[in-house]
Amino acid sequence: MFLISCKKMFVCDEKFSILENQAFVFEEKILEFGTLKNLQKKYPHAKRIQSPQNSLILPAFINTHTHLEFSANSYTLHFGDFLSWVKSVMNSRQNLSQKAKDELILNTLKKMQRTGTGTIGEISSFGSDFQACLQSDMRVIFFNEILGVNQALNSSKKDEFFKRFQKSLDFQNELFIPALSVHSAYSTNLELIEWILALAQKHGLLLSTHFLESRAENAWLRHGKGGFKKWLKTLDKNAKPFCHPKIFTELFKGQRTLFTHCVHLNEFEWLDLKYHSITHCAFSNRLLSQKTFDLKKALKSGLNVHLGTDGLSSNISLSMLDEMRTNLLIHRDFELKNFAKKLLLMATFYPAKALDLNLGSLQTGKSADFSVFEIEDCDEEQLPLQFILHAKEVKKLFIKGKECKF
Ligand code: MCF
Ligand code: FE
Repeated sequence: MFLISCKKMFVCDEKFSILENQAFVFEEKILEFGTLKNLQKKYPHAKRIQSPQNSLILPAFINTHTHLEFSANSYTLHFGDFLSWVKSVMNSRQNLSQKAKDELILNTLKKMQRTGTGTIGEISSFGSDFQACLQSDMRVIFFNEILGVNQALNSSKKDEFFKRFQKSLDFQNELFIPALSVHSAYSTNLELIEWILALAQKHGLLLSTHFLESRAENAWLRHGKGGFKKWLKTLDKNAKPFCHPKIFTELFKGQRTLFTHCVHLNEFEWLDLKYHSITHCAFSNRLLSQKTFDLKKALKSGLNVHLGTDGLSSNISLSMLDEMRTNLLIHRDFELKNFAKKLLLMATFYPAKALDLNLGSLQTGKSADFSVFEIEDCDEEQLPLQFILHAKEVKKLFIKGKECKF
């Protein structure tokens, strides 16, 4: 049993409470809050964890969308236009994934922990991230991804996929949670989509999908036109969109799904408030999407919107703090101080809800996933914003009550 105290605490509850001079007792879960004095009296055997004098404790960040297999990318993939990016991925993905060996992925995960992240939603395209994710002390939702346009190859795709998927099921534990991903509506044929959805239903697993990310995808799915048409016709001269985007969302009815990007989605009512959420990747959208996600409208719709960095395939950092700073700059239609609080919830409380995990806010009974940062004296009203602006690395990070070593 452990005891920790702090000067300030971001509880990350719905109303963004900030507590002062608080302490709590924890094992794998948070057991009780109170003043240091009272808790020391009540739990004399709890081991005291030292924290800096000017410390801030908050829930560990949850980055709902990463692609660790692309962690070796810098200078290789092409940005500015989605189709050029896809073509550069096709040309380099084998090479990039070969370079992203276990050691590189483990170092990348450590680096993420140093910036306060305790849980990730990892999109696994090939399965070459499996070993590192399993080995690391990061909490990982491991989204086994499928894609494939050519129906003639479905049976071999399914065979290859099933092996990776089964392996992830075999190793399931509280820090390694298997899940499923349909890459997108343009890259995955209906038979594969329905197969994956049935698997998710059968095993009660989370789903993730890329949705309406680029202008090209939007033109193709809605009108069967644009750059995608030219490109897909070179693969199959009769190529047609597999389904309209509205139909695509209906396929996921009643299944807990994270829809990533949604930059070209105006019809938020297509998504189900209870089961569906949106992963917003602002930096990635700036590089690939040619349009800014309408965050204001999305939040007004009542949908759960949370933050992801995407992979180093379309970002320069996997730090949620960097991603929050990007959001501060990109979304200029928000009042700054309140927006900072919202962004912190979009990195903690909201993604925990989307992933149905018992963490993301500091409350009795929640998993002890939290970080300790050192801050400077600051007007309380300014604190969430100033924290996002200045914070770089944690002093300590705990996942399931266990301190991560750096
Ligand atoms: O989220 C970004 C952009 N949108 C789509 N896919 C990916 C992203 N980063 C990596 N990817 C992967 C994806 O999982 O790249 C491949 C897939 O395996 C793209 S195939 C068009
Ligand atoms: Fe992605």
